[in-house]
Amino acid sequence: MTKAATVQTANNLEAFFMPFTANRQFKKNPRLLARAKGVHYWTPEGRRIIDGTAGLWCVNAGHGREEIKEAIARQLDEMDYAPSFQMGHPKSFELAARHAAMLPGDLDHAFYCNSGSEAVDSALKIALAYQRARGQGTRTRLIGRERGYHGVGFGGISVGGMVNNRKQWGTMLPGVDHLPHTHVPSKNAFSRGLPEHGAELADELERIVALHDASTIAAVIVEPCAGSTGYLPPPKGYLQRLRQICDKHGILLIFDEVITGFGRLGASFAAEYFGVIPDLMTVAKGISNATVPMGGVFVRKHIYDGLMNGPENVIELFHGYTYSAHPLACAAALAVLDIYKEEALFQRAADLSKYWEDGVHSLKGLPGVIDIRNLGLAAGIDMESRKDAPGARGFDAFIKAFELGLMVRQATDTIAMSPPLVIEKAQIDEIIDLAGKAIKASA
Ligand code: PXG
Ligand code: PLP
Repeated sequence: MTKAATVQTANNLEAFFMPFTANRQFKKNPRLLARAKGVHYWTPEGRRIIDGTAGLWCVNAGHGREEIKEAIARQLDEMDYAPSFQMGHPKSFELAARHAAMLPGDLDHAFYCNSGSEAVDSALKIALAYQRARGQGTRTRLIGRERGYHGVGFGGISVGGMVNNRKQWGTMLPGVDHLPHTHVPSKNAFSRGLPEHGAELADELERIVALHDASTIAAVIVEPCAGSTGYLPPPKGYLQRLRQICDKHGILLIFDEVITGFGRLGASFAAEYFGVIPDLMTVAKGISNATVPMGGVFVRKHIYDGLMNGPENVIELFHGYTYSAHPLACAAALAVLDIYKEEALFQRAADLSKYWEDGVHSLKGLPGVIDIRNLGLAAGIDMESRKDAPGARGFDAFIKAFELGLMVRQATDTIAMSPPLVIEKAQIDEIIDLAGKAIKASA
């Protein structure tokens, strides 16, 4: 057979090199999604799956929103693409102004890109550029946190703290250090909302400063509520303390709000929820309801102003993407903001969060469930690992849930759930029922 004939065979799954997937296992026994509407997916055979994860924590307003579809179609008719390097198009400015208006504090400026990973690398670069612009060019170190996920760029994996995302890639960025993670199950297991213990883990930043000196540290990046690693809400007072220590030492604080942004916690952003304003914030996912890829970095006034120096004809930040502020992404993001506002979806998430909390904590007592965490409309459920087989039980629970008609995320032996913010109480009941069955079946 010719190459074309082999590769193009109907139903040949070989060609697609799937991301973050056990390719060979998947291709032997594929799980396909063919259609989506509201809080449901359908498989090609027409089996209905309730979306317990808002896609990958991103379809906050639910699937198949007509308003977004129409906005994208209108934009496509009007203008498919325009560069944002030394040119501009109206919707990018409108979107930035609307984001600035909804952001807490003086997070007044928006840089756009196409994913959370790009947002993180952009934020790290802006932080370094800002330190240099204010005459602090020796501040080149970046501090992340164990168990953090900041996407897959070299910057993001360097400050990230999940070993499988790091170990294949050598030394990554030099000069990076990590805070300890905040998962303390011996004291905090089955916490409802914010755990009581662990604020003092923020003081580890003082140790890092004592080791390297503040004059070498540019920025600290953390997820206000760690997502990918199995959902770890911060201990009470932790983020406030981190903010204080950063201020004391002239270190920039970056909140990676790719998951927490746009309503997940029942507030616009975690910064608003916690009353802690970072110097820079990264977002993606819910920014466009995942219809057109988009990410962003929101920066405070002093960061933007600090970079607006030198001759006016010189580019201030030699950084950007061909698709920064892509017109289709901007059109989608504007339509999404209208939906969030008109349907008061952030408030809706806040109103539902107690019901959600009671639901997920009702799974306590199932075989091998060793911790349950929740905040806003998301939760993580830890199951005891099988002897010598970390992740095996989690994978079984994930498969079982899919067979039962529920989509969850698996991180080793943790099940994470984060439904669309349009979820109804009866649908939460269904998610909890199916998750419970999947956990039991995997025991
Ligand atoms: N930062 C954070 C905090 C994230 O959660 C990224 C950056 C990267 O975004 P992109 O758009 O480049 O993927 C993320 C992404 C999971 C899961 O199962 C989480 C993410 C992506 C895929 C799966 O928890 N988060
Ligand atoms: N590689 C090459 C050869 C390019 O010309 C460009 C952009 O012009 C890129 C990579 C970066 O692509 P993007 O701007 O879409 O990130």
